[in-house]
Amino acid sequence: MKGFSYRWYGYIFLELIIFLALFNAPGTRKRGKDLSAPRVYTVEISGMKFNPAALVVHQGDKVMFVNHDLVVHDVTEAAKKSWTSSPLGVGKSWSLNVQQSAVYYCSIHPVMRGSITVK
Ligand SMILES: [Cu+2]
Repeated sequence: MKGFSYRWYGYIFLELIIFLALFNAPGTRKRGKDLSAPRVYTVEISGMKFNPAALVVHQGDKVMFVNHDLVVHDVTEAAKKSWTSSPLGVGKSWSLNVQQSAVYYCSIHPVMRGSITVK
C-alpha cells in the first residue's frame, strides 16, 4: 500500500513537470500571447483632424486619442452618442476599449470625423 502511494505521487509529479514544460515552452507562450493580447492604437488629434481617421481593430483593443492640437476637442460616437470622451484639453488623452465598430466625431467641431472598424 505504501509503495503504491509513492508511485502515485511520482506520476502526479511527472505530469506536473510535463504540464509546466509544455506551457512554459517559449514558442507556445509567445504564440498564445500574440493571439490573445489586446493591442493599443493611437489616434492623434492635430490640425482639426483625427489621424489616422480610419482604424481597423479587433474587439477588445484599445484606442488612445491624444489631443496634440491647439484647441479643445472631444471624441463622441456619432450615431447614438453611446460614448464620449468629454472635452479633451490640449495635451490630454483619452482611451476607448473597443467593443463594436463606430463612426465618431468631435461634437465641438462636427466636421472632424473618424471611424473604428472591428474586423
Ligand atoms: Cu474638435
